[in-house]
Amino acid sequence: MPTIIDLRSDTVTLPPPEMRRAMYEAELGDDVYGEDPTVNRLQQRAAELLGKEAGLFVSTGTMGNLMAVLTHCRRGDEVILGDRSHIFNAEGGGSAVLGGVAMHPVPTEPDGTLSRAQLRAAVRDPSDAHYPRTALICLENTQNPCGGAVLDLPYMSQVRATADEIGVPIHLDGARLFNAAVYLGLPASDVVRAVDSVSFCFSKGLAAPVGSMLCGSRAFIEQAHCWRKVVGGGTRQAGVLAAAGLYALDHMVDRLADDHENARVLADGLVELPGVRLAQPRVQTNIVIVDVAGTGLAPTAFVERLMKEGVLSGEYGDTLVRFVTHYGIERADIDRALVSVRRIVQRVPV
Ligand code: TLP
Repeated sequence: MPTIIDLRSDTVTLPPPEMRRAMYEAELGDDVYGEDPTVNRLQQRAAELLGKEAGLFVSTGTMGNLMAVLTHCRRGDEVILGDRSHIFNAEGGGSAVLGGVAMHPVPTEPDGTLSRAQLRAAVRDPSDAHYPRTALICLENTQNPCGGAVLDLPYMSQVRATADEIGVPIHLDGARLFNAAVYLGLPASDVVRAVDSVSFCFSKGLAAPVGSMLCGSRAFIEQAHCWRKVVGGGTRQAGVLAAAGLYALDHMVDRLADDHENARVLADGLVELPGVRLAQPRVQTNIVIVDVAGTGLAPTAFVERLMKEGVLSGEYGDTLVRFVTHYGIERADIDRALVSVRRIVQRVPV
């Protein structure tokens, strides 16, 4: 049986041996006392890298986004965000559960942006007592359901200008921030210059087993730190995980370009197959979403048949299937995956 090619998500990455060694050897302390030197180093390093005053190590991207919304907003406030954003769709409504914060979704454009007109139209009139207070704009870069779409700097500056007109801060869900930075060929600090706070994940393309980072002003991070305690996220010798994050920042960022190249090769091969259509404007980073309606296979059947061929993909809505490239997936795996997809769309019995 050949090895499984797992293209369900970049969350399935396993830590490289050197990363595991760094974790094993990490210098540790109790982070609730602020005494874990490795966590402290990672928080400082991440803040410097992103050009923000401070950082807070959190368990997951979901936790980072939740801490951000709770810190920026009070009960009854409203957040403007994309209707296809992870915060709106896939984080269990945590901001409402814990903070009494409402979400005001606006259409996410196919390129991952939220239009200026839609943002402005979503703003509540503060003089009318009927309305919640508009308190925050959230963006997502790269935008996952738009196929890892990258928000560029001119767009980010434009949203900054809109946010300033409205008088609200911006939080960026940068779960795959470094994919965006590598695509744009820019330091991550440039990509996040226009936003007030940003969270990014170590446990996706950067291949760490656990961990995300929230960055922002010192006052913002102090308050987020209190919220982290509320959700039980004050961990002790967390340096064992932070060491993986430090390794990731040093060694795993530049190689994201390989994932992007593999995604392009995969997409080029997929769209040549009968009945398969790209469901995103272009492939910029490591996510490829295809519409398989033309193959006559429902996504469930498509994914199941492909699984029997040893290739894992993800069902992604009515007619869509998602493939994500990542550390551990080589060009030869992409070639093999394409052979398998060809077999299933041509109904070769498995
Ligand atoms: N994304 C996962 C799934 O939850 C869909 C994936 O496989 O893509 N923001 C964005 C943009 C994300 O894509 C994700 C996870 C998160 C936040 C949450 O990160 P975690 O899983 O660490 O809570």
